[in-house]
Amino acid sequence: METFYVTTPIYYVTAKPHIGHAYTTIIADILARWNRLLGKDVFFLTGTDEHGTKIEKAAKEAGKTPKEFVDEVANTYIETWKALNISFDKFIRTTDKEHEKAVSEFITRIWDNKDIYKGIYEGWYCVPDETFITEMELNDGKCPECGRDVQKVKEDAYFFALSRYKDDLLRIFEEDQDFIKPPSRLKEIVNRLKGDIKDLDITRKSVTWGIPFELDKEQTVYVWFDALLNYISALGWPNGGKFIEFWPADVHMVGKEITWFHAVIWPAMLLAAGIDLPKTIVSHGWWTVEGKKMSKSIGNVVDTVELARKYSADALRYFLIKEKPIWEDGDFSESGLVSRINGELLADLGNLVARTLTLAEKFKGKIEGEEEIADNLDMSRIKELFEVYDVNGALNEIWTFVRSVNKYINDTEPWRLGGARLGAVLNNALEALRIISILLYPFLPETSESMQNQLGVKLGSINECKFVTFDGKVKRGKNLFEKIEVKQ
Ligand code: ME8
Repeated sequence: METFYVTTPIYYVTAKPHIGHAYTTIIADILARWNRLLGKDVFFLTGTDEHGTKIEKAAKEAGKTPKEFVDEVANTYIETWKALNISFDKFIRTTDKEHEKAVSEFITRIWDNKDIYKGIYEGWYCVPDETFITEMELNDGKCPECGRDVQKVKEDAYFFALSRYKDDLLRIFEEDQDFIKPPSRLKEIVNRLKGDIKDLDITRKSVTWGIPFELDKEQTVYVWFDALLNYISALGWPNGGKFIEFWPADVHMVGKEITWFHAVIWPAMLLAAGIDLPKTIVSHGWWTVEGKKMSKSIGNVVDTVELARKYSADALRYFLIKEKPIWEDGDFSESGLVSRINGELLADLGNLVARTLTLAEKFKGKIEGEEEIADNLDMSRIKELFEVYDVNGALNEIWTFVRSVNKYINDTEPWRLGGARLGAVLNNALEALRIISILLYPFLPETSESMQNQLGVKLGSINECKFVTFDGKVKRGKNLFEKIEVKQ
């Protein structure tokens, strides 16, 4: 059986999940569900990144031990993903014993290959934030978190010989132009890689909340080095059956700010250990909220669970995917969400289902006849868009079909028809709805299920997205969406 392995970043447990985290996770969920509909054996991984000084500090501020703190926030992530109907197969935590074991095993291997050496770490430290900051993370020479001055620090550390893999990586990027998507991000990475590449310090002496470094127990493993390994430790690397079955990953879905870690550092680590590289790194754009970067101090961090409760998980999923091209940045506003619910989910889809099913329930004749609108559906285009991970493009294409079915109903005016002609129009409309319910399953799982219940059909596979004679038992149920009243 063909397999499909998709991952999200593992999120820092410094704070609760917001719509940025939800966005990446929803895209991964859509890909997982789509590939299940294609009949593939899917493994969908998400989880939490739980080590490092930032987390130790957040725990202290909350008056908890690091362990108590990470357990609590990891649970919030799990609860949020449940509320958004995220169909992950595994939730990994970097404090899992199996993960910690795999990290130590990996380090021993690349040490044996002489890709780790001892040296002196010279970097930056933000005293009020109590965090180490690499040269790369500095923002105009200041702390990227709080914008304050940083201090230079010097201590013994171990290094990973990243620079050794520069030429290999450049060759790989040259040969496989699809390794990083979109192409503009590939270009940025290649340009940066052509510059001066330093080896990576992968341990810290003064950080205690981390995985002990196997070769020198006075040190702990740098949080990024630990975190990236989740993608294989989750499969039971080195010997786990799932590793053999699912690795290499088909896609690591990430936000654009961590592309370098996934497209350069991670592949270099894998090359050092002689492990195959993932097939694609997909790097999406960023969300702002009402024009601003989300931050606790501005107080504009949008709580996803609250939104999902207020409007439904499907409405939020729809908005986030429909609102902006996946590669670009976009802006979130609650009024934008409401206008897509009223103007699209309700006006295009909800009403279409309601009026078609009302007519079909009353009709006593035979539902059958020529397939007049089959050509409105461009399945090969939808498949192509999924192949390049363009979930926004795919949803737009599906929505064009939804609108074309509405137009068909408006043009044919079935409420004025009867007999065989009405039977034929209903067959077109009901078949269209059945197909739409399959196509929307990855995006709007609850809506899809409700459509199938009302149509009296089962969720089919992608192969069943073609017009035949409708074979369901129609029973109109609850409206798919209700109008949201907008206060002036
Ligand atoms: O970087 N818009 O974790 P993190 C869109 N632990 N996506 C956003 C976003 C926004 N405003 N904010 C966050 C880490 N994201 C590491 C990852 S992986 C081995 C280790 C999403 O909690 C996006 O996917 O800071 C981004 O890359 C990720 O959350 C960062 O999550």
